[in-house]
Amino acid sequence: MKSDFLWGCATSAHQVEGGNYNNDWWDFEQRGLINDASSSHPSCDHYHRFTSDVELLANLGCNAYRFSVEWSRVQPAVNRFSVNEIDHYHRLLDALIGRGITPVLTLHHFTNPMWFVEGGGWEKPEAVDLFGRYVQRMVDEYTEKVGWWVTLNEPNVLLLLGFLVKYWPPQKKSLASLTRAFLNLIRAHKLAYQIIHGSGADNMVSIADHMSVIDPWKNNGLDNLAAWIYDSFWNQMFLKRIVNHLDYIGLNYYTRQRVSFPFRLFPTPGKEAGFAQWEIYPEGLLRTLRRLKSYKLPVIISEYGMPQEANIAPEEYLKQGINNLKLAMNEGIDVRGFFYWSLLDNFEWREGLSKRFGLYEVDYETQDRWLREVGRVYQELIRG
Ligand code: IFM
Repeated sequence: MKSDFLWGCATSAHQVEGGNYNNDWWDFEQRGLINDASSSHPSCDHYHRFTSDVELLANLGCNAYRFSVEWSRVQPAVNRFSVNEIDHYHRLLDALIGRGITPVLTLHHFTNPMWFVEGGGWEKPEAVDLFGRYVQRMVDEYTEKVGWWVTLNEPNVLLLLGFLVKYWPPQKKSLASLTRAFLNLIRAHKLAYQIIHGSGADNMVSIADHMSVIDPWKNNGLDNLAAWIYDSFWNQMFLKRIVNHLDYIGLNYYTRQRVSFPFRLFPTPGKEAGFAQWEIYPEGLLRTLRRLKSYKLPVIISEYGMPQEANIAPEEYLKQGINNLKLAMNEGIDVRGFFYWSLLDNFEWREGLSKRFGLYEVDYETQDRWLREVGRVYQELIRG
């Protein structure tokens, strides 16, 4: 690995900070919709403990950290930015930079301010300009400290779960809504890309794209067709439309999905299924990286990880992932960084606190953090 390879961990504001009372996920939680009835407050209280959490990153040997700004904190009302909250992220950035840790800043990681949602959310044409105003302010504030930007985290996941299957806010099941949100998210990314580049030439901008390997369930014509259609939607629809507005590709890789006609998804028999029926398929990382080669852009693996209760030890999944990453780099694929999901156990959206993805275990009562075996293994892998 080159010495400037980014070895990092990823988190997102709502999942780790606690106290985000002004967004659509808090609203969703208040309506009793979290499967295990747990709360995103205080989660791991990263908002107050970021200084010691930066030490945890340093202890792992990480030289990078991917985190998100909580839009509803820094812009609590449509016409108001909060200087205090903006300063909070300045302090986080200063702590990282002071420890030699490169920040990767995500602007949108699933949550939306309530004022944005009440105005119609991602379906409204105004959404793009509203997002642009937020992005402009973030760029004005943080551009001196941040060189790596992620505009949107996993727009395909947001679209599928939020607009097609009613599992996440805004709980829509409508192709018309999905299409409107999709087109606006594309425009929002492109606008954010232009704004960030307006502030300096050296910025690296992407989305964090959730990609899976999609294979047919059986090798017959109909399953192949279903897999092809699903792959076009899941892996390609967004990326292909923004390819001229990317400086790198942020890849969130977790699993393979096998598809049978008409659109049923399965894990592979004989392979242990992990979290939420995720197949344990670390070799899919290599397959996905090979696919990305045609884009001729550098890649950052912006997320990779497994929760504790999956049918594979996360440390094993991590080792196999890094092997596949090395194979890809030996083939000449330009990967510039790897971010483990996640630094700490945190609030796993609708699954709540009971899904634990952390390199550090969090005791939510005492807020103690304990390095897990997977954290120790990551430390060793980073040391090389
Ligand atoms: O926790 C999520 C994260 O917010 C986005 N990518 C997948 C992770 C694990 O499900």
